[in-house]
Amino acid sequence: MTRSNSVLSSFEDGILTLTLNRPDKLNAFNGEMHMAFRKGLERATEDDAVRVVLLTGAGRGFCAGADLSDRDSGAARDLGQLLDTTYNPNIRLIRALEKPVVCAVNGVAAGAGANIALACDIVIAARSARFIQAFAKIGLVPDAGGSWILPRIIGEPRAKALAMTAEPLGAETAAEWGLIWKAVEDTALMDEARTLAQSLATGPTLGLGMTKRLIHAAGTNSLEQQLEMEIACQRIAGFSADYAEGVSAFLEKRKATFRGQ
Ligand code: LHQ
Repeated sequence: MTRSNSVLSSFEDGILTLTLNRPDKLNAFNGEMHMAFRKGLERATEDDAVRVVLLTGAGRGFCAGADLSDRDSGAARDLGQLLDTTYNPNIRLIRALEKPVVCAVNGVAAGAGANIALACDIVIAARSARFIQAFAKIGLVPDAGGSWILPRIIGEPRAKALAMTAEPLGAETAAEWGLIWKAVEDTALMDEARTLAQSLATGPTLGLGMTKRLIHAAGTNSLEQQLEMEIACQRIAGFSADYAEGVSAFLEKRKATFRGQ
């Protein structure tokens, strides 16, 4: 386990676990935490041994967005510039990473904290967790990619209502709406998330990464473009060691051992 002041990072069996760690502020982001988070995401990008990222929060919250008591997030400064240099690079890293990012939302996820969770690939939340587009309460607009992802996954009517009212959305409703993968008992959250991460970390990483790329591209591609992209990706997947292993394992009626190549 390595320790920055605000993001714990541990690596085991292909899983890089990043734990947001400012529990007395419900893991709200300050400048140091943005940089520590970015370091973790950059490691995930560069290190082939990392096959999955598991993101969660320490204490009773997942993340309360920007630390409103921090002078960097306060009023009367250029918040556009702040987004440009802090949240946005990290959202881009999560989305561009060609490896699964699992998010275990252990408690309240508010403001940019909610939208960081939603930028991840598979989101599991504790039943008691809430998602809050808190921005309207303080006169801001949804950021950290929220205004982009919300209408895409839950449609304009629900996206607008959540963003304009800042009403908390419970984990079970979030799952019913398709905002997240599932809600589980609070006590089962970390076991479920780790089991999922373990299964993904022993999966065909190359293929999983291209699956993520394809699904992202589908948001803007035509069917024709998407069919072409599937050809290109399947061509690469078809020559991979993991495909050869997957087919052999099927024919030999044994469990495949994927190396992520
Ligand atoms: C906090 C925070 C927090 C500091 C709880 N900051 N201390 C914004 C600005 C700049 C740049 C660009 O991006 C952004 C994006 C954003 O994220 S804007 C949205 C910022 N976040 C919020 O507006 C959420 C503020 N927090 C809340 O509304 C509540 O704390 C929630 C609903 C998250 C949780 O409520 P409770 O469960 O009742 O907990 P609490 O309010 O009692 O909070 C516990 C402690 O955490 C408390 O400190 P204290 O010393 O009194 O125990 C809070 O002050 C602190 N805390 N959020 N964002």
